[in-house]
Amino acid sequence: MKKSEFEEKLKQTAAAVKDSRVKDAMLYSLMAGGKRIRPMMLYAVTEGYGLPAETADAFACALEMIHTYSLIHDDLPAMDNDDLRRGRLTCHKAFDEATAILAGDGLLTYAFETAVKTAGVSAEQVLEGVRILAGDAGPDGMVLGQCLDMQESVLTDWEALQTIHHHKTGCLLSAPLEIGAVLAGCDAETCGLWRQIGFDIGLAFQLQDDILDVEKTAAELGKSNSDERNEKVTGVSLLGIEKARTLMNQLYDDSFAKIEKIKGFESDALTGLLREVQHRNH
Ligand code: GRG
Repeated sequence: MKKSEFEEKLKQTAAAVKDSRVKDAMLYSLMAGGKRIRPMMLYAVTEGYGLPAETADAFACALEMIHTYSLIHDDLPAMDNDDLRRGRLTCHKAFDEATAILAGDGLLTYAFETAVKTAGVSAEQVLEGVRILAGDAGPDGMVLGQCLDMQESVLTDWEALQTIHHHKTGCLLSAPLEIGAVLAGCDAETCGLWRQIGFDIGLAFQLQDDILDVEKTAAELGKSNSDERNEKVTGVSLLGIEKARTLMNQLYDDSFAKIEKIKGFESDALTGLLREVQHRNH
């Protein structure tokens, strides 16, 4: 699946919503050109198991909608208070706070309305995919991670920071791998293995984000590098940049080795995608 093809599907899916100011805000943030890593990971898993791309379309759109909702809400004044995201004004700056809150709500709920339209697999598989997505996005997943991240007293050491990353970043990077395995009909053990690989990639991805935050300018990142401004404790501030980089590369490389060993899975598309992610510069 090419990123541009996916973006066309995403646009068409969101275009079906009734015209309104909230729809404009949803589309503004959704079509602002993120890396689309989560949907691309899902397509790479289903492709590696030989499924047609259409099987993954609905969950791919749903993942990107939930991710975009989280960014819109994270940028609000009550949370990170950022002005710049994906190279343009954040949703509440381009519209207003109330509309940005609604755009996030709209994307979160429309994601599930979209996901249940998955065709080509059993209803049980779709239901299991929805369960995973809701669990990873919700109060035991990303929402918990965001909540912990906002309570500074929680962050005592590297262990505590890993717990935050696991939920805030890891859950939504694990979901595409596990959902892909579910759509492909994998057994519970294999689905669990994919889930664990997703968490390792999530930690690597977050360490990389922290490294880029100190090494790149806001213009290069297309978003505010707010960690330093907000005096945030990060993997880089706790481990030092070289240790953080070594751990990040080790997590990626160990994940590639695990992926290549999974039976019945053609790994090239996924490892190729993840190697690009590993060497990204924004
Ligand atoms: C508001 C419930 C709620 C959660 C917010 C996503 C998030 C949780 C906060 C954003 C800040 C942050 C650093 C989160 C960690 C995950 C992460 C690195 C998100 C950025 O994802 P990318 O790099 O973004 O895939 P693009 O713009 O490329 O899609």
